[in-house]
Amino acid sequence: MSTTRTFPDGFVWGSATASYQIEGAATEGGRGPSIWDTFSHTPGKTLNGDTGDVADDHYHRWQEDVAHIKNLGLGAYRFSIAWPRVQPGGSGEFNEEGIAFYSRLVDALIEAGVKPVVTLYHWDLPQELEDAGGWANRETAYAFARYARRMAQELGGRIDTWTTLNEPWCSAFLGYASGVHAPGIVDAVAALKAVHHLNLAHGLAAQEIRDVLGEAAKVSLTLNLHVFRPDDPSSASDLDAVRKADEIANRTFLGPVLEGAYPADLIARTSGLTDWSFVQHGDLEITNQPLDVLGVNYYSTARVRTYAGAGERQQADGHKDSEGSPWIGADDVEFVPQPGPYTAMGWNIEPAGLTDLLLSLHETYPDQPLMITENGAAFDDVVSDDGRVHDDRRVAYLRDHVEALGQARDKGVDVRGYFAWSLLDNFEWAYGYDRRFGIIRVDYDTQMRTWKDSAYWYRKLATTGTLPAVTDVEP
Ligand code: PNW
Repeated sequence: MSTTRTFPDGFVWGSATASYQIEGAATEGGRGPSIWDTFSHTPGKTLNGDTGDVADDHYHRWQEDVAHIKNLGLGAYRFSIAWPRVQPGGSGEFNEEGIAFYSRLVDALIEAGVKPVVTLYHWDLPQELEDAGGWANRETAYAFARYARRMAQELGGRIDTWTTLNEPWCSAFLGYASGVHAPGIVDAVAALKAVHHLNLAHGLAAQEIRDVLGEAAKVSLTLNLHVFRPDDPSSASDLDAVRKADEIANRTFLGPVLEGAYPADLIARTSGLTDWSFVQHGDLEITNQPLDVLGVNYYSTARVRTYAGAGERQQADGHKDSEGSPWIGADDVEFVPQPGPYTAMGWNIEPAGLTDLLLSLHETYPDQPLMITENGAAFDDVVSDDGRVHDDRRVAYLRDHVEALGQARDKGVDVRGYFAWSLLDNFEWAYGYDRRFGIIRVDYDTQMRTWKDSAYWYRKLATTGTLPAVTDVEP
């Protein structure tokens, strides 16, 4: 029996990118340096020493890219503003040329019938702010609020949704605890401070945006929520590992933002490191602003158990105990290899994890509207003799995850849209240009854009609202 999966008219189909991953033009138009310029130019930090200096050259090719977005039939485009492009030092002077770039982009999207969904911070912190302590410094949160206010004034009512931060988990824990992302610091206390200052930055920015634009402004936050599975579902200690991992990865953001509190157990487990005095009186009212929509980025699941004690503990991404761990206060949580299949990132493919995540969010926060702000997969794409990219595994990945989202909607979860990551192959952070997530291929020698089969398939979905067959990839 085959059923047809359809979505309502108002459901948003979009695709997403981020400034440092696509723009290039790192020293043009008055842009200041960001922590990712510094990090990617530090030997050994990215695969093959790749940097975002040129990336997809989107800064010069944005009109062509808007045309692709339009031709794909997308209702919305999620992109980020490079803070150092509009305010080179992160505080003080703004750069009119940088603001004008985003203003033109927004106008072109609206002209093309595409809703602009803006992210104010997708990891490219102005280097000057990092030099003053970065996210471990409370002042960065106030600087972010001033930057957010200015963007609200400049772009105002033209923006459909204002997303303050993308994946603060990555900013705090990959940036300051494991150090695999910029600024590359390995310091657990700095990471916990960063968590709080990011939450504070979100709340302050939400207040500023609403102060400028009124309650009509749609404000959101995008989190990469982790789905943890117990290695043995009948083991109390494995379930305890799930709880600890969930607290450090998810509740650290969901708690202060949606409930106005950090998990008490996490505070207790990290008391040997810090007394959390960086959380000041009144902060948790600021972090706890209503969210018009919660953005969820979903890629994979993780399986955990409580470490039994012998030998070196297995960690996510294969990193060793001796290196900085992002799982602060969860030292006895061990990551168990997954059954696969895997993407080129080594991430386990498990669409049911998306359904489960959405159901559990709905159970905890029944009135909170949700949006999938990223979902997608890296695969080793091949250009065929016919010039096409038959990325059938990506098509299957997208199809299965959209279906998983549909199943959550069937059970009453209020998911309002879906954004495929990514519109274009791009600078995949520590993995440089080696890992391709785009539904559109980018040839890094010529900057030529080529629609992969997944782009044709996604156009069909976006223009019909009905889930196409995986074979439905005709131009
Ligand atoms: C997200 N992890 O990054 C980002 O929002 C995108 O910029 C990125 O390109 C995309 O997902 C694919 O990686 C993540 O290690 C990076 O768990 C790392 C992790 C999660 C998300």
